[in-house]
Amino acid sequence: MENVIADDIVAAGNAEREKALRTDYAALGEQLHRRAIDIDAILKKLEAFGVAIPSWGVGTGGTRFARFPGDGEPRDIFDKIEDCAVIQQLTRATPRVSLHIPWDKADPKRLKQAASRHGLGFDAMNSNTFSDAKDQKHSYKFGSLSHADPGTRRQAVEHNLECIEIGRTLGSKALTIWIGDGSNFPGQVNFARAFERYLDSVRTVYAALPDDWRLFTEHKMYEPAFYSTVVQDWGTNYIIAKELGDKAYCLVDLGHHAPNVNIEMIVSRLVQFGKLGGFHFNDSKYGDDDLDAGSIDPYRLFLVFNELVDAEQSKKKGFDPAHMLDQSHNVTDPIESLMLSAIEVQRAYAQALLVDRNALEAYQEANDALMATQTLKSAYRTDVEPILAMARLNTGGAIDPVAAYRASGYRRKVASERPAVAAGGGGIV
Ligand code: PSV
Ligand code: MN
Repeated sequence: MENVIADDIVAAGNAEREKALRTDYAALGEQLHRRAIDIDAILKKLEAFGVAIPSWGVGTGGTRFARFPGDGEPRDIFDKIEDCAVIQQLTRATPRVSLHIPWDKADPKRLKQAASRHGLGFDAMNSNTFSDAKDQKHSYKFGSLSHADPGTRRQAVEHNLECIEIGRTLGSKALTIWIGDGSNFPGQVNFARAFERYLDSVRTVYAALPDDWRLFTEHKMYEPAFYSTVVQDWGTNYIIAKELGDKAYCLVDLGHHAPNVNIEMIVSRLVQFGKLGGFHFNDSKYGDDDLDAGSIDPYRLFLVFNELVDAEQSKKKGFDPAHMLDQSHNVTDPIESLMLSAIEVQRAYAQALLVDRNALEAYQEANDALMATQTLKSAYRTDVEPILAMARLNTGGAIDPVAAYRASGYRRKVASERPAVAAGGGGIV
């Protein structure tokens, strides 16, 4: 396996920090021991935990107003894979990349080679029928899988089938479908007919799914359609997964709900009925802001993981959610944002593992609201950083990934190798 960042840079940073880390880890270990928690057992779980990087996340994002490109932006999927390799090398928390087709279309053999050279695998494939690809016959201006015209629907179905084929050669095991279909005006579409057409199309995609694959459908309340959206919420998404069959699951993108919606409760419902497929982690203040995971409301991220750990520990049948990031970085270096976001997701998982579930259940059964919520808070308040840093050290990563990244001068180096990518127009993800 080829490391992108020189080993001696990572080693030098770790040598500087290792002694303090071991002291902090021992102190936290003692503290957790008093709470009857074995720190090494938590560490093992963290070492095995991964969250996928979205290929589209390593380029600088934009808004509908402008995009301000950063230096050394990836020019193609091979540069993106190299950037993803940096994130994985330093955090050891992001072993797979999630591709978006046609953005990342390339010779699958070369893609596989590039990824395995850096020890990376491929997570869910993402289809794109929310924008028009160059030279495509039918436009998606008025929808794709739910379009009124059968030819346009057929084209969208075929694109999804192609994504499965590409994913098959890469070793991916899932397809994620998100569509922008909907309407901007009351009366523009017939809700029932549009949904029926969508179901019809997606049934054909589902039928082509290999036996060991899963289909994730992703709901989103609005945008790009602003009046109605065909797959707008988890209820509709659940219906889709139920209609399709056992290999169909719902994907929850944390930014795809109305403000203040209780997302952790949606997670619980989907878990309870065996239809939680996975996540696109990010954070938001107002809408689908695609900000860094845990940057706005880390407590909510913890509460989501509280539900996931609850399901994991009660050994819910078929429970195996895919963890992926889906973010857009407008003012930070995407590599730094993605490293810290992966760590925030890990942090929420580690904190949720600390919840005293027996105590919580007893307080819930006794209607002791105050102590129940304190039980969650006491896990959330625990500074688990030494566990996360130790997990990185043990698996060959950097104790402080951002410091190692900055010391390596990677961005400066690629800026001289990769000609600037054009600035200009927006592009909302
Ligand atoms: C849509 O907003 C979304 O969350 C879907 O996951 C897309 O695939 C992704 O963003 C990129 O546009
Ligand atoms: Mn998403």
